[in-house]
Amino acid sequence: RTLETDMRRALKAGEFELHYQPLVDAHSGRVTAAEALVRWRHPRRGLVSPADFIPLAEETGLIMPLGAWVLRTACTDATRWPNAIKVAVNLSPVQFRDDRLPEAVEDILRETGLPARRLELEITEGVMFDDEERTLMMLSRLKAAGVGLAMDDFGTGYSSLSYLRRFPFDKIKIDRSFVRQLPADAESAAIVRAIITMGSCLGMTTTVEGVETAEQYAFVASEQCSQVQGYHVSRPLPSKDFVAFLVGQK
Ligand code: G
Ligand code: G
Ligand code: MN
Ligand code: NA
Repeated sequence: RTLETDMRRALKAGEFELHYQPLVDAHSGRVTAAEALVRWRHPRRGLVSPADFIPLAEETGLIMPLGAWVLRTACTDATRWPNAIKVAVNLSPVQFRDDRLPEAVEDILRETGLPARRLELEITEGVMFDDEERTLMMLSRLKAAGVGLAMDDFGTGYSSLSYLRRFPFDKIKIDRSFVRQLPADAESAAIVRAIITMGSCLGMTTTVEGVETAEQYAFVASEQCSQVQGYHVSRPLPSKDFVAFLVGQK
């Protein structure tokens, strides 16, 4: 049985689940958002990472029903969270190419009752390779729907700085590859500092990803980034454990 057939079956059987990784405010240390990360609870293989099935889902088109499921589930879960905590959802470039995406997002917000401002869509630099006018139009329609737009994995692709000025992103997520050697490596430190400054000058908030140690946390917080995400705060957690994490921080 191929992985593709198995994925179609799994979607019907309800084998996919979302884990949530907290994003904390760099100053207060409080959780202000969580990123939804899909996992496949396979009956024989155990918990399968998205890195092992998202690429195939993209090739086969299965990313469309899977992506819709992720959005609907994340929005539903977030309606139960306290303090207007936001939920961030990763969008595949394949989903982004569908003109009906903005309406689909609005439908899901209406169905679940989650206020648009509590949903943030994470988009990678990959989408910028598409037609620039079209990308701008899609981002503008999403923005008009009231959702937040985050540029994910910033610094790993080929996106030009002019895109940041031209496209209506609210947030830059600094890729964890720049964080790995912090705080000792002077070049990594300079890059992270520069991206935070640039984001702030362009009116965007910045999230630093992949913060694994107390030293890294102290460094990025002192550099005035807006939010921190990484194993030092918490690993991605099953939905119930995420809610327990929120209760625990009170
Ligand atoms: O959670 P983990 O580190 O295993 O995720 C690996 C990759 O899968 C990351 O690049 C992440 O953005 C991606 N990913 C996780 N969940 C989703 C999802 O719901 N949709 C899409 N398109 N990508 C996801
Ligand atoms: O590509 P994207 O940024 O969406 O991927 C997010 C992925 O990064 C998550 O799947 C998560 O498992 C992983 N991740 C989150 N925090 C850390 C961290 O501190 N260190 C490492 N190595 N990976 C992390
Ligand atoms: Mn992401
Ligand atoms: Na990222």
